[in-house]
Amino acid sequence: MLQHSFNVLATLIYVEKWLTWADARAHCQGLGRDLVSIHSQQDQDQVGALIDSNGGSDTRHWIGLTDQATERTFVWADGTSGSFENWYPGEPGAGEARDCVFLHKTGLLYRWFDYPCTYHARFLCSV
Ligand SMILES: [Ca+2]
Repeated sequence: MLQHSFNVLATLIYVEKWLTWADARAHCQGLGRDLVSIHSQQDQDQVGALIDSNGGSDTRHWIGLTDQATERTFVWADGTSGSFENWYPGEPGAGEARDCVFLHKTGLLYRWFDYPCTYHARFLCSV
């Protein structure tokens, strides 16, 4: 497993494009990065702050979490792992049709939702 950087903000790139999860990941990889992983509330707060500062708080943003390989087993695309979870109550929801995870702000909080990978969303890349 890769070592997770706790200074996620220093490595984050906000991408103002609307792509599928796979295309978003490919875009990050083209920058030598991957879709962002979130392993703590601090990570989550920093990612949320970056979205807010880019005026994206009303939209959805892919993160690197997916259960495409094994249904109900969510893994981070960059190979990092951790126990932190930030699902919206009732998520993850709808099985094999929903294999990729985006952030969406509900009230003041960014939470995780699984959704079809073919949806087009903005996204964040990180090391
Ligand atoms: Ca799924």
